[in-house]
Amino acid sequence: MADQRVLITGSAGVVGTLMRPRLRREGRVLRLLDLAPQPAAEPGEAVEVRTGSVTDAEAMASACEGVDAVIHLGGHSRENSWEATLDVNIDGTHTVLEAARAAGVSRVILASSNHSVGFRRTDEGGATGLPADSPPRPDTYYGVSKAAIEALGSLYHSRFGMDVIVIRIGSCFETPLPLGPRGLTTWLSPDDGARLFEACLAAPSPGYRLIWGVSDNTRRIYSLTEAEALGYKSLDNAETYAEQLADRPAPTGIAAEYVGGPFCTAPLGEFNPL
Ligand code: 15L
Repeated sequence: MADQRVLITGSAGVVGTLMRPRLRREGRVLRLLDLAPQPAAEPGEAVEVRTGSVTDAEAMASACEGVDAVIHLGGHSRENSWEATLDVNIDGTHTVLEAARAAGVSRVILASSNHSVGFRRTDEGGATGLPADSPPRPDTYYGVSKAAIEALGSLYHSRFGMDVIVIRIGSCFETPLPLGPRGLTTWLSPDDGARLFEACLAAPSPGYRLIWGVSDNTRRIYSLTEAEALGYKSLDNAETYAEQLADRPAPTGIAAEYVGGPFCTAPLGEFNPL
């Protein structure tokens, strides 16, 4: 049987770098596309390293050739100017979906964010957490771009029958520590992230799905029901880091009241290192 070939866009970014070693599998080739430099393949590592932008239709057409699934992580991962957000996140995702469609790729996994619903209240979901298909309430231009790609994914499923799974990622870092106490709520551990992508790659005929990307954190405010229906099982919990964060100030005011935390009050359209 031919190897499964999975294209990862934005593979040199934070999430892409964490996923590269974790999504290696016997019988799978990872095609890694990014504008930024990436380490070459290690001996025996089944990866194809490509340099290119998600906004470049030709590069995307070539990157999608012979691919079984796309994990689209590429784009700005923070607030930025409207022009840059529109170009890279929205137009870029359209370019990725269009290239995937033209190449006959049947499954695309899109990285959305909690910021597409950043202005939903943190207590809105009650005990089970905010449903994964809650309508958008973006907190930034960045959040608007994520709401737009959720809609683009829905369109490409409805028009072309592609399986499109959109993950509203909380915060995926090695540990929740850099995020402070909010990370105890939003953290998606890298290992859980890999488990989630594996579930998205393996689920039989998922159609269009919107799911949360989060670990089963004690302080979780997002629902896991929808991701679990796809076969995801979280094995991590940010609470194991709680003691290390005990002396860091907890969010207050708007940052505590809304899902997007500090993004809700950061200046619109300005690069934001949060
Ligand atoms: C995001 O969408 C960002 O990509 C990530 O860098 C984190 O800042 C995360 O949101 C968050 O909400 O913490």
